[in-house]
Amino acid sequence: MLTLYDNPFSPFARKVRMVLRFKGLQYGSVDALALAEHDRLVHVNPRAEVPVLVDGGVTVTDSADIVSYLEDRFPNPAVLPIGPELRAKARRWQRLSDTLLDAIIHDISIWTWPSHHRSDQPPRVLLEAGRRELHQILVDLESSIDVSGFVCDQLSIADFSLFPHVSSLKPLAVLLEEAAYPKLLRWNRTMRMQLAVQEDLEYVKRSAIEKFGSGQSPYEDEKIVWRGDRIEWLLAHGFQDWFVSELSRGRAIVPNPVQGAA
Ligand SMILES: N[C@@H](CCC(=O)N[C@@H](CS)C(=O)NCC(=O)O)C(=O)O
Repeated sequence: MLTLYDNPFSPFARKVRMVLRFKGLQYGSVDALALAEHDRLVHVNPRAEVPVLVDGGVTVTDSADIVSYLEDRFPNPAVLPIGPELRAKARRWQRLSDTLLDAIIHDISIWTWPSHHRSDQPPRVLLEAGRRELHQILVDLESSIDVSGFVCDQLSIADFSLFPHVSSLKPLAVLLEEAAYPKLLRWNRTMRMQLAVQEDLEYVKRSAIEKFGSGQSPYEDEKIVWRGDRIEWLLAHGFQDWFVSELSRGRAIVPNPVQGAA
């Protein structure tokens, strides 16, 4: 029995869920970012991050490691393309999604999270820098989509990693114009037709109603966990003073650096 320490809205958990569904695997899900599940999550991952996969006696943390584990254990259908060149391309897009893309979107979106009620405004320069860099990545992505309509010749881990981030651009006012991003818009429509993607989008929508519909969130609504890449992006843009003030006000925390082990 596979158990996923999950969260409906985490882009990393969404990627893993789509891979599980694409491979036709049944699994149990625990919404491990709910405050009531915190102790259970720390037990399997001292960093208190989702996703975590438990497969009998094996515990795997980090979404890219979980995808590799699933690919080794359940090779068909594969999420890594065939051939070293395409596999390197797929891994690059997964890494870029998990690091830079996630960092920018996280850092400029905390004011729009339904679990948080912030009375302050995002630093304007932060939003501008984020939107500008997102467009740079999207231009690169536009030219990376090949004749298949996917990033690596067939539906692969590159597409599953990118999709949760691309689907969260609209609320951040990062709009994809047909003239600038024709291939990316077609890719987005194709992705939304994939069964694994459709099922996950429905799950996210259902969960939003279930978790926030009552007006009471089951999640932490004050403190934000800032890990490596997200802090790096802030520091690279000169927001160290803002970050230190968030730390001193108790609104920013960093994860326990101890890694969970397989
Ligand atoms: N590198 C990790 C990053 C996982 C991560 O940052 N997860 C976030 C959710 S998107 C988390 O669990 N944060 C803890 C929290 O918000 O309490 C992965 O790929 O799985």
